[in-house]
Amino acid sequence: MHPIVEGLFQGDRRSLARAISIVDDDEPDSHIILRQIFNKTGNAKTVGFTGAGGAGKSSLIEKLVPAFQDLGYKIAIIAVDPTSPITGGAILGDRIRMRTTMDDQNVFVRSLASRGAKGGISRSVRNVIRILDAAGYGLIIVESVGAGQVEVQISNVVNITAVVLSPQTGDSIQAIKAGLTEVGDLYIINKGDLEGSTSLYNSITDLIGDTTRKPVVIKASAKTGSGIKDVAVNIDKILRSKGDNYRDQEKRMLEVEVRDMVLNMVEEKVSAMLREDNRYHDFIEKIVNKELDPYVAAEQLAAVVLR
Ligand SMILES: Nc1nc2c(ncn2[C@@H]2O[C@H](COP(=O)(O)OP(=O)(O)OP(=O)(O)O)[C@@H](O)[C@H]2O)c(=O)[nH]1
Ligand SMILES: [Mg+2]
Repeated sequence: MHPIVEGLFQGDRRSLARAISIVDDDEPDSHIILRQIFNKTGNAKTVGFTGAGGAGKSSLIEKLVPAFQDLGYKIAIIAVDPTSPITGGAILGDRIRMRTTMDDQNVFVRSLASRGAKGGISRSVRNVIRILDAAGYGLIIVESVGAGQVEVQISNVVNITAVVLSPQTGDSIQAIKAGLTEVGDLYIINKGDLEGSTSLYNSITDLIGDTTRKPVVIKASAKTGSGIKDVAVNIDKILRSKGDNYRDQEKRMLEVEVRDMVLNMVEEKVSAMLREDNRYHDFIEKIVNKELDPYVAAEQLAAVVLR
């Protein structure tokens, strides 16, 4: 067994941190580690927290930790950094603050840069979840900023998604535009201590309360602590109620994952074949000289490599 895997099974945090780095960076040992831990995975539940920058995701998660611990969960947190260099500094400070408070509480916190490994952030997050799962963490929280596509990707790799909204960082119209009304199993109207939170709560309830999924909408405040326990209890309830659905969900995720892996492998192989094939370079030359059109060339080359 790989020494890092051995350490990880024994609860060594440094081995765990190292395993995550190896997988996130797609280092050579990555596949060995993932293979050796694979049959120890499948027990963890995962919750994504998404929403605009500054909505209060980190603050909420921090407050939710003891509430989840009361419900018996061992917790790990993955924070997916936004790529925006403008807010980078502030967010890093936030992460460090979060990590120090969490370390005292037996919570494992880890940031991943969304530039991420080859194959994109969702693949990286999925593999990091596996590592944490194998290391015995029962509840894995993934924080990702709602920056365009990222939150939609993240919601595809977690069991349930909590969308965090706040009266300061946006209204319901923006939430619709960002596609956030589609992804949530639970909506948290944070900063309930601030003006505007009640009207935001009402408009979000109107907006999504009638959909067939009937997601839960909760008003909370990471600042005062109001509604926090309610959020934890509801997340726990949703996680428990899903039961057999997780198997189907896992199957769908695996279909996409394996297909992507195969496509990656095939793409690499085909690219190499083309590079080394003289016909490819001849065809390009002919296309440039208008002796051949790109469609015929592509079809003929595809036929050659697929043979
Ligand atoms: N008044 C009030 N302020 C809050 C509340 N929750 C968070 N904040 C403040 O809002 C700001 C942003 O909070 P964060 O928890 O860092 O927000 P975030 O969603 O994690 O932000 P990013 O990670 O940058 O996307 C901080 O200054 C918090 O102190 C709340 O319930 N009430
Ligand atoms: Mg944050």
